[in-house]
Amino acid sequence: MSEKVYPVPQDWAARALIDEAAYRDMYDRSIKDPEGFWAEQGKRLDWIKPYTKVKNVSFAPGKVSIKWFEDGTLNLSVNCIDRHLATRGDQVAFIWEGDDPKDDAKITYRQLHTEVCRMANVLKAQGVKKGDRVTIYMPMIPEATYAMLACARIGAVHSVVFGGFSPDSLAGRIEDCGSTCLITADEGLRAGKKVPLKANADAALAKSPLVTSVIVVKRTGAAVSMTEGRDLWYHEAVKNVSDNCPPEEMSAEDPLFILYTSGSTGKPKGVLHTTGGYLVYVSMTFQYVFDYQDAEIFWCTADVGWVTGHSYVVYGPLACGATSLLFEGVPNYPSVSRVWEVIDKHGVSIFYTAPTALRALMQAGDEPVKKTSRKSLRLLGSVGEPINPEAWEWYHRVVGEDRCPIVDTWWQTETGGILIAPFPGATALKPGSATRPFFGVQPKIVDAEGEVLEGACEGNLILTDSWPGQMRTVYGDHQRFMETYFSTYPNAYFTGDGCRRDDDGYYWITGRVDDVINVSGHRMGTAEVESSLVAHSKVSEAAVVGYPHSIKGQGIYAYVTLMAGEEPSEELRKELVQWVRKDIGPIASPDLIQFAPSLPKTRSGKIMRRILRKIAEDEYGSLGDTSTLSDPGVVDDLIANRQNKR
Ligand code: 6R9
Repeated sequence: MSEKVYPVPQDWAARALIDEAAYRDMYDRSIKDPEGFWAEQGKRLDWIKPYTKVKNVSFAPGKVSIKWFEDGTLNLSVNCIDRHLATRGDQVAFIWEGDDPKDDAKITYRQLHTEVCRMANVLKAQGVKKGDRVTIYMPMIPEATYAMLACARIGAVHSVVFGGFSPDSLAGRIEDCGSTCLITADEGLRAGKKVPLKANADAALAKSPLVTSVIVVKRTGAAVSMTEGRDLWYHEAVKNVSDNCPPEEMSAEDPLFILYTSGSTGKPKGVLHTTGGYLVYVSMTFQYVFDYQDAEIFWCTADVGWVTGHSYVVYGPLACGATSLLFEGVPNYPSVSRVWEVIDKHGVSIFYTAPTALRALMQAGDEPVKKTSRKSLRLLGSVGEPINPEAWEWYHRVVGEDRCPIVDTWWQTETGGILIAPFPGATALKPGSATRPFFGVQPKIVDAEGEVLEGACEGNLILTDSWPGQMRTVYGDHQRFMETYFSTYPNAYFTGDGCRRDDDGYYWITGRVDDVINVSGHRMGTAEVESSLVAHSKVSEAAVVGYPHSIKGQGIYAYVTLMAGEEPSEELRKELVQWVRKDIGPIASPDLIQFAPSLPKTRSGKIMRRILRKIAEDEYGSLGDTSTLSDPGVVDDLIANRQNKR
């Protein structure tokens, strides 16, 4: 891994919300006196009944219980909308940028208030009450955010299911949480292609008859079938409701949403987040990690179907009265300059995206970036997977023109918000490192026996105390919650990630520990080998998995996607093996390299290693569930060209 250091630019140190002294001071306080620290931070919200209890947490085996601000009451939609009306009613809350560059819209806080109240009243008219679960299966249009906020307004619990999921996945998620109401659209639109959301919903509902009301938002105007007595058009229903909807008084620990994790094993888990602590945490991380200053335009490219969309497209920005950009499209449509053009069009200051998107854009070269101005950009962010130093450097040099710090933010659906990340005005950056913990976060690194390691070390990442944004349970299965996260290391939350800490106390996430390969008794982070491969000028993307090796225990199997215009060859194969061998050491040399035109990914862009492992093991007959793949055709090519044929 690169150990290059980028110091905090002087102007950032001078004007950022958090400088190094503030970081050290606040971090110390947050660990020494969590009650006092969070009691103060809780005040960033408007409470109906103020809390007197701040933290009530146990990680004890068999007795895990997590409560924050438990006797306080509030309404989340009031905190995201109503309280801003007096000072920023006419400020834009959402800029919507459609799939087609000609489609866009601006929604002010005042308009958002009206729209959310209307949607809430439509839900109420359908009989939705406090505590009921509502499934949202929507494209990235403003109505998706209205739906989420409308649920929060009336105390219903939303479960957003990504619009790219299949009918089966949707049905499973509806059933698991027992939703009786579904909000969807006729069709979605991505890269000019129609996504048949209503037809998918119909197929899903044929399997789960639980849903008694389906609210359909008109997006493309396509003809869709409407079931009498069950389905209603939103634009018709909304004509009959009032513009005002009194907010429900909620306890801080009342559920806010359920979000299913794209389970690598078993059925997806319904991660449950509650109201007060979650909003305090996403509001605070949004403000400080992105150093958000009034009137700036913030763009997080995540879909609201993922936790990043929940926390940093909708709730964090709105809680802070920010302007958030909602993007319906994809980064390379209609051209590979789209992202940079959108930044110029709307004057985006802060841009937050995933390494996989950056690598794809990087593959297109510098020209599509350089032909745009990007002068509005101040800060860049990364999330979702370890960012390889090669992509980091490109992001910094080409996209940010050496002017914009990069915040590499490590967190999970389960954590609600960012846990490890730099503060741009305080933290010197190292490409590939998420750097240091956020306030109140206590990362520890343990070995396989659970022994806590000190100083510079490498092992499994655990968290020994709670933070307000932590998930509270797996919906309907507290036992599974405790087993999954609290049984591996007693009295600690196990992240499932491997991690290295360097001499400066910086954290380097090495990837899921189930992705760690043991080669001749040496542990090898797949991310490290991938990073090395991707640093080769002819390589665009790489994924590395282990496979059974008669002498080494596990061998290293690398799937490599080449840059446009590069041809696979035996020579290049040898060159890459030598490259990695030289870069990391002989133990890291790939045993097998398969050139792959593309890699199997979930619709959120995560490489599906489970599939790659099976193919590497020559066990492709039992690939399991491939329904969450964005392009199932990729797998056939991988199988046909597998390198480990027996
Ligand atoms: C927010 C989100 C969580 C897993 C997590 C880790 C990986 C996320 C990362 C990162 C290295 C980062 N991950 N951010 N790894 N550096 N900055 O992505 O949530 O979809 O639940 O994924 O993603 O492995 O455990 P989620």
